[in-house]
Amino acid sequence: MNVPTRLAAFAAALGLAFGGAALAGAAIDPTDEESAVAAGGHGDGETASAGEGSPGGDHGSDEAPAGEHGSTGSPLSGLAVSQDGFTLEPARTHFEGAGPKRFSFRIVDDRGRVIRDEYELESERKLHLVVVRRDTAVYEHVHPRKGEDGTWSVDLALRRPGVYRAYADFQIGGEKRALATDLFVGGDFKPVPLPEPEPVNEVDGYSIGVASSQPLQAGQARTLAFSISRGESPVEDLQPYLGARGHLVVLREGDLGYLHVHPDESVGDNAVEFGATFPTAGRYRLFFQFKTGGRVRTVAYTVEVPR
Ligand SMILES: [Cu+2]
Repeated sequence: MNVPTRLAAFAAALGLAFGGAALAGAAIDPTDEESAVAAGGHGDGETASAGEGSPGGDHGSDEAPAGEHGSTGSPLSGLAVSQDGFTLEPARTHFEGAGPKRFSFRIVDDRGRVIRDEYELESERKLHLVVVRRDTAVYEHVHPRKGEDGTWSVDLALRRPGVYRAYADFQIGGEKRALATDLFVGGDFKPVPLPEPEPVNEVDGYSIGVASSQPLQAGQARTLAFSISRGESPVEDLQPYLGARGHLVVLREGDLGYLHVHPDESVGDNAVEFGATFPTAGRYRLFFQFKTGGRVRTVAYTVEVPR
């Protein structure tokens, strides 16, 4: 969808090396556009301070020493429905039909008590719900409402059949957490192969390039810069939403492990940067969201990380 000259222009404009020439884009399922419009961002700028001096310190205080345990400091979460004393309890996980699907769930602690008031604001919200079809072809990022009994509810579009991963992203005790469950939408499931890496993507007339500060490498911290242009010009109407300039979710191919990323607010008008450490070699799917003209727009990329 993009000519090489444009790619070169992006690389030159950014003055950055593409990470192993392995970043790629593809537009997100347009049928889920309206849920993307309703979506918001998670800046997670407080991650570094997680766990220290927090009232909920009894949770997650016995972190695994290393690896992908999902505690703060670990690169991946979203692999478990129950972790560090917290459990995601969905009301239902099986859905049929083309209409909106009401998804309700609650988070309980290790004594079975429903979490009601302990949620801490994270990017202006107390809980973010990210739902991705397991082939990564469909993405929704929404903000459920919490009832007085602690039950969260939201209408998901999920118009296309398949198996989805639903991540509840929240913070308690100063620590970011992502618990996840599978959701099933009955029907004729047509899985989509993961798109090939390509460093520029387009949505709604915008071109969004992604580049890495240095070639990507497993286990090494990198800065990913997204630069947004319209026509030949850098975009000037990038709007903050939920306290951030953009939002990024990164999932690992194969298990859809959920990577913690850290937005960097201090970049140019048309660029958004994130710090990320890809824990292992392999392919990842990036979902980048930004807001212009009052609408949240979503693009996705495939990234290949060498050893
Ligand atoms: Cu959110």
